[in-house]
Amino acid sequence: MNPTQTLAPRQAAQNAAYFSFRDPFVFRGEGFVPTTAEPFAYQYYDKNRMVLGKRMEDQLRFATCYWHSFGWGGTDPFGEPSFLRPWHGAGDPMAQALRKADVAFELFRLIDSPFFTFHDRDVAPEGATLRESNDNLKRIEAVFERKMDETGVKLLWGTANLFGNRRYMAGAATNPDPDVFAYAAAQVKQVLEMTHRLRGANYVLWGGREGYETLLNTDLKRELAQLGRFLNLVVEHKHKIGFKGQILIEPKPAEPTKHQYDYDVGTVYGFLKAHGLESEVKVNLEQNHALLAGHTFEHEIALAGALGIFGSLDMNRGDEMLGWDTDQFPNNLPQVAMTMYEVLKAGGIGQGGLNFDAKLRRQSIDPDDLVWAHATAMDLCARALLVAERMIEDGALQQHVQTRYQGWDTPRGRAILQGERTLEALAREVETEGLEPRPVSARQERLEHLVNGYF
Ligand code: XUL
Ligand code: CO
Repeated sequence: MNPTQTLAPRQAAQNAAYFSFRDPFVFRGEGFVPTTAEPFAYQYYDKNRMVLGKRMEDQLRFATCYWHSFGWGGTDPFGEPSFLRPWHGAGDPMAQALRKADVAFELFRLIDSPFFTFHDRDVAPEGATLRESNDNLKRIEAVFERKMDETGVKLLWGTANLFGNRRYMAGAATNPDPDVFAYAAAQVKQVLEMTHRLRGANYVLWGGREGYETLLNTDLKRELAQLGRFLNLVVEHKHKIGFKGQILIEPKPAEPTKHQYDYDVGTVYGFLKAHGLESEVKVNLEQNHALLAGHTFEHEIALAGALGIFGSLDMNRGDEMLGWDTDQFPNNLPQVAMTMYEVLKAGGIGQGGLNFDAKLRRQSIDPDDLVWAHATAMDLCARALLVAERMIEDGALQQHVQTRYQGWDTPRGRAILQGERTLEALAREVETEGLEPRPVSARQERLEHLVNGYF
């Protein structure tokens, strides 16, 4: 048999569409009735609809994540891969990476995802040396460039995987060995430059292994100093190459390590302050990470907004019953609506976006499950945005908050905040005026009733 004959059927299978859907999903509105020919249409995601002065697409900036959607095989701590994607089997890893890229862009087209996100090792195989890994990455970069041009899909962020390979088991920047620090720096340089060339809007650093298991073998003070140095190097290089995107840290309190340094927004802000980076670096917040830190997602967004470091969102949720990072697609309207309300209050999504750093459940093994998961989540977020828009436009909640704090607009309130009252002066005022504060209701239940009315 001649070699082209053996190759031909394989090539055909390689080029076949991965999903059963052919046409990209469109917006059909709330009354949409699914048919066999058109099982799905957006009922809320009307990308050109104006929401608070911006196109809906620009308020949301949805992104599909490469890692969990195409890299992850459906493993769990007890089970082997369940998805059996064609590019996960045996074969030439570079050919598999190319097939994966085809399927990824097929999904972006079907769901009309304006952005995507990736780790270096999600998109191209790791080689025997860093140079080999970088060469693989460059080949995929050229493919991305072409596909991005053809489809108009943009890059929300790139990031380097500094946690998967065993060289990083004791940390990347926080490793006791400076050689590992150097290797991580080289890897970040490559991906930051690639992100820049692909006109990425952000660069993310999630400190997957930047933490510790036990203080018995850990010099915490040194490790924090190393992490500060590393982040400064990244920021320096960003300016050197003229990258205009945001540098984002993604807080997470634990998992994979027992204690991670980027615990939550408050911790990250303190760290940035300590290293003079609070105006250089922002945060990428993930719902499940917030929960693991004992916060709501809304709390983390509101705090980041208040501190001026709100950057972007990973929309995957956790499960109230489980204390680990389940990375599920969002599906709870009130929860996501409150999230979107906090995003709008924090000034909007800006250069960030709503990334689905989410995993299918392990039993969702049909290729089309990927399509359903993303499209359903996008429609839910769009619906949540419309609820949040009503909340903002109605203004009743904001009005309540304003009224609650109006005492601070009186001469005494202003004088205190402007530093014009000492403890002694305040004590004198209370005594001479016979001041006795008048408790008022915070009206929580009434406000909850009000919020229910927006859904
Ligand atoms: C891990 C996580 C990562 C980051 C990027 O929990 O969320 O996917 O988003 O490294
Ligand atoms: Co994430």
